[in-house]
Amino acid sequence: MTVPLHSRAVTRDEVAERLRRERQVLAVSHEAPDGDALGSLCALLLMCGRLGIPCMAYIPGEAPFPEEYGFLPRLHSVVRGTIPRVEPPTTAYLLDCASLGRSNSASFGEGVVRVNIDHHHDNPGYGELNLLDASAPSTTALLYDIFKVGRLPMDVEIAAALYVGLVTDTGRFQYSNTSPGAHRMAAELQELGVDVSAVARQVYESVPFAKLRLLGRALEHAEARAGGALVLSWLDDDDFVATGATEAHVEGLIDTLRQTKGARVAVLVRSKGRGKRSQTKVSLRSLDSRIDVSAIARERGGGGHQQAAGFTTEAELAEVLTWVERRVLAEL
Ligand SMILES: [Mn+2]
Repeated sequence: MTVPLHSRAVTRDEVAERLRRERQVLAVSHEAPDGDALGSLCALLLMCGRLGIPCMAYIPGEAPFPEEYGFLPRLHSVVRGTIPRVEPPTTAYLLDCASLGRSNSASFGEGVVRVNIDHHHDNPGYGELNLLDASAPSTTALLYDIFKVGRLPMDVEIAAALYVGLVTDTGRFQYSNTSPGAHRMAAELQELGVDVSAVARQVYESVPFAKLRLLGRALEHAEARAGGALVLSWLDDDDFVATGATEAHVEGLIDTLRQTKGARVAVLVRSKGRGKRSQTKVSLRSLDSRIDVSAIARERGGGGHQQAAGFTTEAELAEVLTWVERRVLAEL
């Protein structure tokens, strides 16, 4: 991973100061966006709006966003497909993107400053300016800090977008990244007017029926290895046809697998197409801080967090299942 020549770490204050003075912003988050990606993107869009700064948002890929985040304002305006060409004075804010590749934004015009704001521990600092903090529970937590130290104008819509990133990346305040600061942030956002039960209803209890049926297929295929320490499942095209589910419905299914008693690693493999046109996506979750699944993902060109990672390969389902099972068992 190349780190630009003029790359440096910046503080929350510096980012706030810079944001205030921007003339134009491109906000970018990662493909197959989760609640933190969409929450941080939306929060920055709204904040730029309040500051009177023109802001365009971009997310790679074409697949529709997960429906549960559809209530977030301004998502309809997010540009998809090829990244818009930008030139100075536009600044690109890359949110929650562990690598430059994740943001699909390697090819900006010369002189475009990239502000890399992220909490993934393996983010190499590919921006000209980097605000990286692996102890932050979510990228929205970093944005919240920036908004706070800069005394930028928060409102209930911005607060709700920030809360979505926080509640989803902490697994509803259950994962090990749920720091006291995460709870304090939630409390402050609630004081700003966020209706936490309405957000929960939107995000967790508005599951499309097709997604529940897809979960059913994943559970049917699930197998426990090493006495249940590894729980592994897969989905292929037939499962999507049979249930009417879409790609976006895969997000979060692995969280049900990881609920298994005694599970230390959960794996969900999504296989698309066959033969030469096959593409296989693997999601990994570790429930044991000694098992770094991002290291496993990196062996196949992927990455992520120590306890939540993934990779995509052109290899077919059977080969991938065998490989990932063997590789995880070696860690147990
Ligand atoms: Mn995140």
